Amino acid sequence: MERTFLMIKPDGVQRGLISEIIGRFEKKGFTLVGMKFMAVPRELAEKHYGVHRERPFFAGLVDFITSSPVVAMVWEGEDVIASARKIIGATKPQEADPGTIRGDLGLTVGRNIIHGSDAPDTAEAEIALWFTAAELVSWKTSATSWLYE
Ligand code: IDP
Ligand code: MG
Repeated sequence: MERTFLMIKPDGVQRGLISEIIGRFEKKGFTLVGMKFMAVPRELAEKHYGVHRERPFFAGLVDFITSSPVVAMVWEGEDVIASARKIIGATKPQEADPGTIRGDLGLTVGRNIIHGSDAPDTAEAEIALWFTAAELVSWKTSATSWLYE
């Protein structure tokens, strides 16, 4: 079973989209194993987006992520990393397919609602950056045999 890190960004929270977004992953069949509603310290935002440090949008991105609370989550399931990226849609909402979170709910790249880890190594690093082991709950949904062969 894979785990991935997802974060509803400040725009998703401010626009009242928390339940809409969580519902999509819940209905798909993925399992929530960690969640916290939090203000993001600047240092954490800078580390999380460290790969983009040299990009022109970096400062604005860190300002945005620290401007208002987020919902940080860890979700579990088969192929959840790639599958969640598909559910989220392309980085630019203008290019995201209808049916995806960004395609249905967003307009611009600077306000694209949600973050999702893009590969197994980044998922592992981001989960460790945002959560302690004690904040993650290993459990099995009773629907398991109705979700997996
Ligand atoms: P991703 O979130 O789909 O993985 P990345 O290319 O990793 O996209 O970029 C990380 C985040 O940086 C994006 O989700 C978006 O919030 C922000 N970002 C990326 N490109 C731009 C841009 O050109 N202008 C403003 N913000 C951007
Ligand atoms: Mg990315």
